[in-house]
Amino acid sequence: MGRKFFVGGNWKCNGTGEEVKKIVSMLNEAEVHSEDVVEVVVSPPYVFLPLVKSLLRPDFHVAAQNCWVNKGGAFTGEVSAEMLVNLGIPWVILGHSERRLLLNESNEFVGDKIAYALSRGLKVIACVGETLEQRESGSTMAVVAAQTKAIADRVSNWANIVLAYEPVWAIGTGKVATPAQAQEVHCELRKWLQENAGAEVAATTRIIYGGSVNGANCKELAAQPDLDGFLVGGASLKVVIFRSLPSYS
Ligand code: G2H
Repeated sequence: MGRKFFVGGNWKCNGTGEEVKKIVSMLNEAEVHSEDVVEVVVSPPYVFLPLVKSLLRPDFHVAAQNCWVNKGGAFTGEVSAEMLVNLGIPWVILGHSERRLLLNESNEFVGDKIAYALSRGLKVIACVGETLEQRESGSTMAVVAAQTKAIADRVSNWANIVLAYEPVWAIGTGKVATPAQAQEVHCELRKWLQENAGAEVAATTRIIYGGSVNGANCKELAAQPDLDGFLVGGASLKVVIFRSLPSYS
């Protein structure tokens, strides 16, 4: 069976209650040809998760943008995987570069978080990606392989993981990776999975791209053979992306 195209909207730390309701109502009106063809998941800030979940159409799903590495307790400001499960939130984004870089989340810490979230029954959008400096020094594949290895070392079942390749230099910069650049890394990541997690994992794991995706560039990116969807930031706040995707036309 083919890999179902996946579109995630990462709203990051944006929005008021009113703005969030507006985006949800646009999403609810968007014409989707078939739930069998594309899976849509939106990720509002924690505080809006119950609101978005209650208003969002049933064929679209909700993700948190992070969760704690273990069971909850005396961890001020954190939200546990158990709490997300309790709220009926099926997905969580982990390892986003904004957290890796700004909050110093290491590969190992992200791997631990992913393993724990999966063990609680959450599905995970696991992000990897290199900085501009790493790309320019020729270490892109070594960086994303090390980030992916930290997941593979802790997880044997990849069924509930979507791997998001997000080059840091393309995030929120308007400087999107070319389709060839994205395809090259996605193809290498699939090879890495094949060699280190097995043929079945490589064939079935969705590898999505994130970094300045918008309505104008998504069609060409989506046509790449190893690109199975998107994690969209800025443009997901405008919803135009959903109207431009091949699966919707
Ligand atoms: C990458 C992406 C969403 P943007 O962070 O995860 O954001 O599309 O704004 O670059």
